Amino acid sequence: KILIIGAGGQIGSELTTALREKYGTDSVIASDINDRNTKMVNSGPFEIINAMDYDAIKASIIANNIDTVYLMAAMLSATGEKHPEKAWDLNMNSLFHVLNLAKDGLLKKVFWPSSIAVFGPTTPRHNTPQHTICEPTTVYGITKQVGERWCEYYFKRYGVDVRSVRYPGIISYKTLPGGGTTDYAVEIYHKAITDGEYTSFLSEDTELPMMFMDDAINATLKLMEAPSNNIKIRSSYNLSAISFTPSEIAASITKEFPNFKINYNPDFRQAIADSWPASIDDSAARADWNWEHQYDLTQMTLEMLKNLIIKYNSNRELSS
Ligand code: VAH
Repeated sequence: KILIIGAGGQIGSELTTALREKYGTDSVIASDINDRNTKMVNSGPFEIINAMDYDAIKASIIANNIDTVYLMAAMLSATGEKHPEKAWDLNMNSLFHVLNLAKDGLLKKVFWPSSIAVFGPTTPRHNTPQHTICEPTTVYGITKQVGERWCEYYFKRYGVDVRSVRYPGIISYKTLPGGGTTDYAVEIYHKAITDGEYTSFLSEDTELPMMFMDDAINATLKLMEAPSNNIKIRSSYNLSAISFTPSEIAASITKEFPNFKINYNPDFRQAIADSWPASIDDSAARADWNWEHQYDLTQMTLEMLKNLIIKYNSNRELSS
């Protein structure tokens, strides 16, 4: 059985749905620090678990006969800069708890997300290689860089089957992201529906690696189902789909809503975005476990706007 820690979050909530579709609702226990995400809470077995509470995680694994954990709880880049110590405690202690439970034989497999945030200003910015300089400037990025080192260590020394991908910015319409620097690319779609206008907190030419949620979920499931000896990278795989700037995503929305208006007012998150790559080389993932993305910017914009029109019961219409 599977336990998802942080199931209430942007990726966790959609992983919960996808894993339940694949393995059956009762095979997937969702958990989070609170029950605020009522849609996820009411969709199947749910428990309140604090990701920093070793005893609570262990008790749930034993009580529910769990053999696989997806650890999706973390404090993201923007919030992490406001609460550095808390970001370190949450992101690192939760990982150690799950890795140690796997080392002690209570788990067969672990998924832990890393991020393009492991890269920094000294990393080659275009087509960033799988193996390269990583000098992250955010606490979140530091936790992801160090977490990758520990995952590789626990695999090599204790044989823990922990797998990871470096997610780019993830775009979805079902659950809002929390505290990320790439969140502008989610907010812009909501505002296009509700206000017809959006003020981006990143400058118009800030190119970042991004991915539609369905691609991110498919990549995660593909990685976790691959035979263990196909997984050559035990730190974390580069993962990539599309790269775009705020002006490019705005243009893709204007194609559907000709009157959409975009403004730019960069804030503290601009410095974080400037420290990250513009595009990523994910050839290792494509070679080792047949990863390939499906959604380009146009297709993602159509999916986002189509579903948000329904969500907001809006009378806006798509041009295409
Ligand atoms: C963030 N959405 O902005 C996350 C992600 C690559 C970005 O790590 O912090």
